[in-house]
Amino acid sequence: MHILVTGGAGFIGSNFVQHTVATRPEAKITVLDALTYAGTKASLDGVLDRIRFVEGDIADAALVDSLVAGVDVVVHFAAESHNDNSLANPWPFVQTNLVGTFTLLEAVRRHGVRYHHISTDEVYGDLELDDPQRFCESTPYNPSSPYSSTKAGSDLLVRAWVRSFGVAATISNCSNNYGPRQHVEKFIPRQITNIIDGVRPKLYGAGLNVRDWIHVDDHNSAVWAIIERGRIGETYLIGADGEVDNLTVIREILDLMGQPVDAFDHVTDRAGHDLRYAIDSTRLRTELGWEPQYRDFRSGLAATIDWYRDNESWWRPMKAATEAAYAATQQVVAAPVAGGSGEEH
Ligand code: NAD
Ligand code: TDX
Repeated sequence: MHILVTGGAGFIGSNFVQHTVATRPEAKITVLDALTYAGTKASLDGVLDRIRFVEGDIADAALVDSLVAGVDVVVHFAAESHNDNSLANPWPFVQTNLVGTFTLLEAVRRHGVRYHHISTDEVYGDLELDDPQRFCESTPYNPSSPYSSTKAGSDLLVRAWVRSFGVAATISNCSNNYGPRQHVEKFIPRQITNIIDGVRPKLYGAGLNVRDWIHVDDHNSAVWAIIERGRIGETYLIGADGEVDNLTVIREILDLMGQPVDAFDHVTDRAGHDLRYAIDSTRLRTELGWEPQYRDFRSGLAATIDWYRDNESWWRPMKAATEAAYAATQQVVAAPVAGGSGEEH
């Protein structure tokens, strides 16, 4: 099987390539990645001689057509992926997440190639903290941010291309990933690398916001289950029952790194900050027999901390610019009053 992996130099895509080389040595892999600020070939260290790496844009129709023509499957990870960036400048999100996905869909349509679309639980909006329902495949779309709205739009393009043109596609919507090679702009690596640098971690609002954490390798094993056994035209939600609020995560990281658990700053909250995500992955588990392997968040977090300690040369080049951008928009604020909603408006 020859797979085209878009975004294969980013966090989840590079872990997918590493995982695939290790578990499916017979697979032929081409990576298409524009190497934006979020992508680095260093994430493919150890496998670059086993794959073909093409630097290019998923919205480059001629390049995409030529690559798609030669493969059996496209797995589409490439995206602008960070909510805070989408609030500062939405345009790259429209261009890559919508126009880029459109470009890929037209190419797989022309060449009759199987397509798997990587998406997010954020397309469903957010839940109240005490809502007993979790997101499932029939939850209505209700995205909040420029990021999540462009991901929602790209999912809808895929559904239309399946129905109107018979494209052989599947979609997966996954919850928050953690693990090695995640950009230091994201919550967990930002706090780990701040602590290594002697800087206090930064918590948005009161930190009551809940994310449903899944290890990146569990996400990618689910993606493989869907590629191999998923029903064409279906959507599968990927989650590992990992709901934790941000305050607890930050305290856990501080504790694991030998710091007092209150040694963090509250900073300006994110505009429109989603309160809670939670995934019901029953369909994936019952239909495809998938189960997560990483069930203990604390030990997954400890291993992730070790990875950042051991791989400073990977993250150091991106750290200063990331923190400078945050410093321009975020200020340290007083701790929000206990019992607050976690959102400041
Ligand atoms: P990332 O930002 O770490 O990586 C994105 C990669 O895409 C980078 O290598 C970048 O260079 C590349 N890229 C960006 N624009 C491109 C373009 N126009 N052409 C070609 N390449 C381009 O993102 P990630 O966290 O690895 O997310 C991967 C996918 O998974 C995204 O589609 C995201 O929406 C989805 N997702 C992420 C999470 C999460 O927790 N990170 C959860 C659910 C779904
Ligand atoms: O410094 C921080 N402090 C903080 O409290 C940062 C960077 C984040 N946060 C909060 C905001 C969120 O509630 O932590 C939570 C996680 O934030 P992010 O890492 O930015 O992730 P999130 O916005 O939840 O989106 C992530 O999961 C879904 C990915 O970035 C998306 O690509 C994916 O679709």
